[in-house]
Amino acid sequence: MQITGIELRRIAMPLVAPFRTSFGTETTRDVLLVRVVTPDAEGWGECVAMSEPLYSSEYVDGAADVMRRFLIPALPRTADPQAVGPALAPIRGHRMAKAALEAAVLDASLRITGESFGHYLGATRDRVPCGVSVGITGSVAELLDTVAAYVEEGYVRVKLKIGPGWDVTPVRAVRERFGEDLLLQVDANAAYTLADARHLARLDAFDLLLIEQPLADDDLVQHARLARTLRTPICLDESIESAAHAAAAITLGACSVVNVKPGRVGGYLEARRIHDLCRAHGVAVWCGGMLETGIGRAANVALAALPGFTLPGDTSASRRYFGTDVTPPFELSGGHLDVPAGAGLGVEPIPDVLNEVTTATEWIPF
Ligand code: NPQ
Ligand code: MG
Repeated sequence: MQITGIELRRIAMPLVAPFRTSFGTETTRDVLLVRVVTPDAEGWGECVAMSEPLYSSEYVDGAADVMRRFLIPALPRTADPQAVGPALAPIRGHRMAKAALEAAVLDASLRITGESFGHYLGATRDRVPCGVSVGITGSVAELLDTVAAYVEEGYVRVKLKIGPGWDVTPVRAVRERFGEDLLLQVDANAAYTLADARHLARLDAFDLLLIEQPLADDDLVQHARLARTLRTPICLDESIESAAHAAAAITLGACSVVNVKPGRVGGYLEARRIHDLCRAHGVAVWCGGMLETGIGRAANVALAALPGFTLPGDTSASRRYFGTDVTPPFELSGGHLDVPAGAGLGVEPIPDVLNEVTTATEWIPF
């Protein structure tokens, strides 16, 4: 199936509350959507880069630039999802931009064949348990209220964002208030160094499922050293940009859990390869989140339904982040989200809502 052209659409999605991490605070999600058009179907992809290069080196303007100047001209002429990765491989990096293009091509091709994302990827469940990521708050009291509301909504696992000055005290408070049965984990977004090892070992007292990305993204060896001094399992996020990185981290003993984010690793096909690799090594994986709209969320929920995703993901409901989603909202039911069963992503943007939040569109003919 020939590709007619590609639309790049920039949208601005106000967040229901500011989201603070160790690297900054976001109040609006600035998203680049990709629409691949063929004579028989359209496909959507969501680029998870942030406005600024704070989580990783990618950022939205950079992603749009590399797409229009280098990636889109290099795409195969036909909507063949398996051919996208190899065609884009000569261009270094820019995995979030590549992932969005591959996802849009995959969605278009699946809508033609009628197969769902979940079925194509190898999902073995029709619903997935959901966790929630809780930002840094102004006080412990505010954190406890925030966590209480999420637990009340049914989230089966809570992840607290931590950083120097916001770690042992809030974690202890949440553990004491909600008890030992709450599935609890933390995410440092690379805010510590190996010199903090003794301090981080204080978190061992709180029976955390894992500590996510305590050290810098390129500190694989230091993570391996830290792993030998902590009882809390180490999970890597920012460090793992490919299946090769995952293999290296496992071999080094740098982590015993992997957060899989399709954008960070260059697409859903590479994400599946990481799932397969980790599963073969007995390393648990879970699906991360990048404050996706319903487009990216639909694909993540499908991925999270693969058998190796044995821990609840950051696959929260739409309302965790947005008052109005661009698709019909993903809603929690008994702490789970349903995996869309329709062709492709199984969801589409609602035209009026999409137009309301659109700040720019660009049509790139093929
Ligand atoms: C993480 N996400 O696991 C990321 C990081 C993150 C759900 O904790 C705007 C856009 C703000 C993307 C903040 C979660 C963000 C963002 C944090 C991603 O590390
Ligand atoms: Mg993380």
